[in-house]
Amino acid sequence: MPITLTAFEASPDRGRGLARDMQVRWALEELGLPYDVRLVSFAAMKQREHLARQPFGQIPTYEADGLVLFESGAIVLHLAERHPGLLPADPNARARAIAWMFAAVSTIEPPIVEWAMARMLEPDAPWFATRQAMLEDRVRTRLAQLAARLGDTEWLEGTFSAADLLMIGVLRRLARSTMLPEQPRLLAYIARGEARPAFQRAFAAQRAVFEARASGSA
Ligand code: GTB
Repeated sequence: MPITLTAFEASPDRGRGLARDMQVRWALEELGLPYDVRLVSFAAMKQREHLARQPFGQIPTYEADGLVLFESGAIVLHLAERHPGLLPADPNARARAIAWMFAAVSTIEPPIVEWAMARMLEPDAPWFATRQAMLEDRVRTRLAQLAARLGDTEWLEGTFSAADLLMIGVLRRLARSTMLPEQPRLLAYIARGEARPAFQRAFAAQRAVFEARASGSA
């Protein structure tokens, strides 16, 4: 059975590859695994059929060989554990890479998402400026810590791994913020990830969904 993902039928990011199906697409491209995509509308995501795959009514989901998974980090970990190429072979290095995968989604991502959501949902609130400054402070702290740890190394754990894939996916949410340029090491790190042919194939595939819609052919 071919691998099937779900992704937004109409992504609010307008083809910028910021929705989390991008991380799963990127992992599949790195591993050379073919996949199909089922596009879902916001309404369909809240229907029983999709809720059976994703209890929170979100994308992405993954289906293959009788296994249905949700949570982009868990999907990437599943793929990386079953196919060589996205996790180091040495057990200790592998454990460290997995720790970085968790760091991406549970330490770095939450303040970034909170910052992004506040910008989207609360720009007219009387507390917006004060709260935004506080949220930016939190993001800046994490970015500085991450940049310090990355130092002059290319990737988080030896060669490119699922840890970098998730971390870069998270950092890309800040692409239009002024916070990333304050950390040139992180800018260069993201650029290294985005230069990978697998990233570019994944990006083009999700972009094609937006373009087909924009041109009225989907
Ligand atoms: N922890 C889950 C995972 O990693 O899989 C989170 C999944 C999630 O947040 N999915 C979002 C979703 O389905 C899409 S990726 N939202 C619809 C809903 O909740 O009703 C998050 C996202 C959305 C939009 C942008 N954007 O426009 O830039 C970026 C990221």
